[in-house]
Amino acid sequence: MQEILNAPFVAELIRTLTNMYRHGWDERNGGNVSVRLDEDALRDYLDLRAVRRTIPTGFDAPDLDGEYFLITGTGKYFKNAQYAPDRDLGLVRLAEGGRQADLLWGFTDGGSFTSEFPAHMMSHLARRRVDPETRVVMHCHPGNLLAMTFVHELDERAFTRTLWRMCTECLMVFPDGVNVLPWMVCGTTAIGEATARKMETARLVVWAHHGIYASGRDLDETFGLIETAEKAAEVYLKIAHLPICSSITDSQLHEIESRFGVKARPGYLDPAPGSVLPETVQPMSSWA
Ligand code: 2HA
Ligand code: ZN
Repeated sequence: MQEILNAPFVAELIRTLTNMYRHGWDERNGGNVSVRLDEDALRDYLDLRAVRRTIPTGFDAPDLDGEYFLITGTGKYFKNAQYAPDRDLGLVRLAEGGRQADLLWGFTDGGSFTSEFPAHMMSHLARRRVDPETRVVMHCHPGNLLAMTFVHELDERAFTRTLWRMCTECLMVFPDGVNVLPWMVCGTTAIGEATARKMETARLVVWAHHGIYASGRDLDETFGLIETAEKAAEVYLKIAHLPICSSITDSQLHEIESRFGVKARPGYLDPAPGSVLPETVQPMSSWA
């Protein structure tokens, strides 16, 4: 057996959590991250028959039965994960139709997974239906996006359009846009279900007055989604109260679509010059 602390998936998660903390996205015990892992990637590091404890999940998720997740612990501080990873992280395998989590490693102080476990598991399920390669769900509290939910309308199209227009690269990074969940009590199955529904159409879901959820194929991609949206929100807050002299237009965003082969979420940009159909009934293939 090899030392699991040297496994690339543990090392990379620790690096990411440390980075998230340094960005100021995860004050105190704020934020949580889960990574879905293949059994094959784990065999060299763990005896997969040795279950240390079982933890009830509080929900049914038969489609996740047998799946492995490396996940942050409830009440744990991201700033400390690098110093006590086997205490602050855990590796679980879902069992009993998703109603139970078998703990295979971590949470050595008797702890458990994040209080946002339902939102993570349901988001994994929702995103995998869209992209089977989805492996990461990440939640944190970036200050500018959070602040923006107090001063910008929460309409998803309007919110997305504002972010796209703040930095040229936003449309390339999140052409699917940003969905917005109105304020809800966190840590519940209800917010988990609502987040997962929002994840069906976008990889970024803002929780108004709380933070953001993101999903992606790996930690870098998912971190980068949040980083890019947060930068755009920062620019927005710097300029929102100033007279605007120049801005990125929809026609310029269409130029980015053509140049970089990305497609903005249908109906989110004004029609390209020369298009005849109203944008909401345009098939995606006709976007240019
Ligand atoms: O405490 O961020 O939403 C972790 C959280 C809950
Ligand atoms: Zn939170």
